[in-house]
Amino acid sequence: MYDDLFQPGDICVPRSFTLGAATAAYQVEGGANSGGRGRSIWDTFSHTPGKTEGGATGDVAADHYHRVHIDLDLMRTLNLDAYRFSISWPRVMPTGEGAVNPDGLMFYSRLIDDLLDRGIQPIVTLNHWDLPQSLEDKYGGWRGRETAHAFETYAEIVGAALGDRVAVWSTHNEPWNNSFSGYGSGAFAPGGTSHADALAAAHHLNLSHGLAVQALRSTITRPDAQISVALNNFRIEPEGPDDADAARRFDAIANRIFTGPMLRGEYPDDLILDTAKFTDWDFVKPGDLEIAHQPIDLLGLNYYEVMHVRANPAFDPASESDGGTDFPGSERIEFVRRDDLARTGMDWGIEPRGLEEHLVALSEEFPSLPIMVMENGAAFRDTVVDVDGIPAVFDVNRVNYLSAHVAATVRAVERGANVIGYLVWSLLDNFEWTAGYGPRFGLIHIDYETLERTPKLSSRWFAELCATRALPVRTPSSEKAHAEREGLDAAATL
Ligand code: GCO
Repeated sequence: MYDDLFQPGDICVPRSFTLGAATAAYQVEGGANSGGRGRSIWDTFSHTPGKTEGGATGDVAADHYHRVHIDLDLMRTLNLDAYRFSISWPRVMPTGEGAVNPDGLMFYSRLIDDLLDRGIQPIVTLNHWDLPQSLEDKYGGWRGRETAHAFETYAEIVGAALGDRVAVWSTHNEPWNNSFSGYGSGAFAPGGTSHADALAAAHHLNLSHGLAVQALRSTITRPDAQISVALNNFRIEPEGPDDADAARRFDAIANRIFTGPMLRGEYPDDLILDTAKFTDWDFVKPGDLEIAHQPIDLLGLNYYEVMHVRANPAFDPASESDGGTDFPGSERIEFVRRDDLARTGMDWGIEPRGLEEHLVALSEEFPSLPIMVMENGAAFRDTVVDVDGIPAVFDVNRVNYLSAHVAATVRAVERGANVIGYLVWSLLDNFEWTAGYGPRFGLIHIDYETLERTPKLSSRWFAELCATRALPVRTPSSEKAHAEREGLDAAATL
């Protein structure tokens, strides 16, 4: 379908670089009531009227659970080095603790074997937000310290079962969203609106990260396995010299609240001061920070855009709420929408420079820690066209986005950043949380009516990158075809 449209360009990634694609269980699996799976907080939340666009749920999603062999063969055509996926905790342990569901564990064990049979390395996330509902009911979810210990046991069980084959483990995906969007703003499951609860949840995620690292270290046997955490560590840029404190404040509450405990064994002093009105941090117990600060082998970075911040000129201290806003102290900060930037279908600014700068900065901040870009990608409204009876998606805008961000990653490496991989978000179009199924991030298009898969132009672009390790560029003959298609895609926004 997409033959002769690309040829290897001049920008190359090292042969040792890991190139792959990523998904998450609740966003792609479906099979919500199949194979002994228990309920998660996202099942509850998405089935609550008004919480997601159009009442969308992950009941079916892309039906990856039942169509995984189709997707595995598609991954092989993409020449992927690795596939990042998450394990649904309630699929493996329906109540989050106690009994293990053998069918759930077997699903992931077979997936890992099938990936390895295709020469694709498994990168496994233990927690991509779909906490077992039972733990929310019993302990208050991540607000409760007990959940951190339940997570440790879950990690032990999964590490023992799959740890002979998994190449890279991530304990958590974006603890920022898990805590602040989940327990503080009300935006994500379970829909909590207390900043004090969100701060406690953030701490228990830090604690559980350390407990899970220890559990994995004691159970995994693959000698070259690496343990990581995937953080949406934000690239933050103040608008002007008077906005430096706004940038500092956001960096403390969004970035250093996790890198501090996990990578330094401490909470930053400014964070404690900034949040004094919300909590006295009494949920931090002696020894917690030593546990959280376990050595890890790799830092996962999820990058989408630069956060341009400025101080809110109209901030009124009396207006500072205890919850229901994006994060504690969010009223003090404004995020600036840069009109000079091209934007994705979700109106996110397209700024590959930010990825380059952030990788260089993170590598300088943590020089002994290799970094893997574990998520980068863009949502666009993708149009399926019929080409001589064959469906196709000419997502030229996604090709341009991915090409620019892989090039930015290569530039960061050339500047000395210790970056060892880049994973596209996402392999498949999927459930974009509260936004439902409108935003499409996949290299592969999903028809949600028929569940038919259609590889997009970007999947061919990425397949050629993985095969040649050189960024593909358009062949001269394809310029006209692209121009025609680009006009089509450029007009389509979400
Ligand atoms: C996140 C999650 C993914 C999202 C992706 C696009 O970063 O929010 O890891 O689940 O779908 O980032 O928003």
